[in-house]
Amino acid sequence: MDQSKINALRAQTVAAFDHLIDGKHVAASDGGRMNIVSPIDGTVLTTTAAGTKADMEAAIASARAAFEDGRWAGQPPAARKKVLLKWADLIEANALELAVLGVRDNGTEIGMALKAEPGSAAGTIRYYAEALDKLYGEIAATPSDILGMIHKEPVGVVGAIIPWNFPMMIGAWKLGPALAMGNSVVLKPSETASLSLMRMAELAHEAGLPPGVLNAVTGEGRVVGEAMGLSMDVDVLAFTGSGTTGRRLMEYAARSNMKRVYLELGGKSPNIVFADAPNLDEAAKVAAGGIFRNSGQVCVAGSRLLVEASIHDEFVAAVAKASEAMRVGDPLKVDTHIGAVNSDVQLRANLGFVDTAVSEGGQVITGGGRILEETGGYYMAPTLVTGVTRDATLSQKEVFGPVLGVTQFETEEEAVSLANSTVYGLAGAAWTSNLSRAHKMVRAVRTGVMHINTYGGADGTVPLGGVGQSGNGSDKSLHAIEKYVNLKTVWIKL
Ligand code: TXE
Repeated sequence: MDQSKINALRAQTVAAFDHLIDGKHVAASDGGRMNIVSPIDGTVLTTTAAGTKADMEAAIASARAAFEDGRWAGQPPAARKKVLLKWADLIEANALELAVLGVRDNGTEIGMALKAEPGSAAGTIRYYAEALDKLYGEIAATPSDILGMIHKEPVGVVGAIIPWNFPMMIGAWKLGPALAMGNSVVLKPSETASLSLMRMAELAHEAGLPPGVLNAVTGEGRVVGEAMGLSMDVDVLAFTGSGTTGRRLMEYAARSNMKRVYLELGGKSPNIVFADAPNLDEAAKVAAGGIFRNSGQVCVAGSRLLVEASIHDEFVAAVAKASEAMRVGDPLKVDTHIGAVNSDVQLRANLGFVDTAVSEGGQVITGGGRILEETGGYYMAPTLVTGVTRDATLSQKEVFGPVLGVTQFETEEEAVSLANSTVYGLAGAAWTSNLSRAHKMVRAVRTGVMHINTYGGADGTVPLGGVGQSGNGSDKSLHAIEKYVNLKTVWIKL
């Protein structure tokens, strides 16, 4: 990473963004604008259109028209593939510009942003582009006088509602498979991290995506997101965000056209460290990284550290040391390990969780407060809290900030019972040298992703999806395609 190039990009003023509908930039129907505040210093960076219900309806109508006339779905797979590959190339060619824009908007440290945002988004789009002409229908095992076939058809219009922690990466997880299969998509970025995703949508048009196939509408979730959820013309909702909004989307679907709703809702993922872990120093460093990167704003963050009692004190000291070695600060400096918390609201919520943890008997070992307040930005020290009980708020509620709660256990059974004691089930890890214990943990811990002797970093070849109240349906891998197709049975009498 070249600091001088980053500095030059951050010195540029950011132009105002409008919606992208039918391949054109469109202002809000009532002229409304939203201020975009940079978490780096709390200043207004630019504005976006504050979308209205009418704006969302126009975007959906355009996407529907594009789907019905076959301008994308009707193209040969090789033609769709070419456009998507070009889009991936453009994302890569503009990676630094996109990453810096995104960091100014959401505060993620640039090292991670560059890799996880344009880097991962381009990889995801390319993965599905390459897959789309290698997928086949099926012929069923029917009696000899029947030909039973199964076609995979695009569902129509997909509504993608995206959060603020990794807008491009998570956006691509929905856009890649949905567009590859011939659907039209209406994108609704988060209020507090829309800019890089809007720019990425513009690049899709530069790559040759026909107008109307990908529309993007900015604005408040309760306004434009609700209009999307209640639409009779959206066939699938693909969402990453909070459980509260996830519930609303299911209600909207029930109140409208019973559209399919896929939810990725975060978690309270257990990172379980046994005394026989192969390398406790390494485990401590990875545990700290597994919660504190991107200020803990990671859906799979290992936010509950479950430690075998015999190594508790030693291990907590090692995690504290690793946490204190992580430099928090300006996310656009290449040597920063942890950038800014996404918003003032989120920072205050994080601090509230620490207060609650202390009032419930937890001890703050390191961190615990806001730092660098003089910058005007939203920064929080990596925070380690011990003595967190099974039912404590810090064990049960997702913070989505740099706060790690530690709980001790005595036996493997107790570790499993603690691991499974929340409503969530997104990710988890176990650290052990014992092969059969490792496999037992994989089977016993109820999650969508289980790590052994590592944490995080799973790439696009494997699915990411939760169980329980962490959601349903998977992003990533070929399995994600299932969300964006309908199966059609053909039954032919020969
Ligand atoms: O999420 P919201 P917020 C969790 C995390 C965090 C909490 C709150 O615990 O602290 O959620 O974050 C759109 N109809 N995660 O408030 O509101 C909204 O505009 C339709 C976990 O930002 O769920 C945005 O685009 N859409 C997580 C998106 O939903 C609506 C990532 C997510 O915002 C809407 C983010 C409505 N009524 C937060 N209301 C993860 N799983 O990784 C809001 N939205």
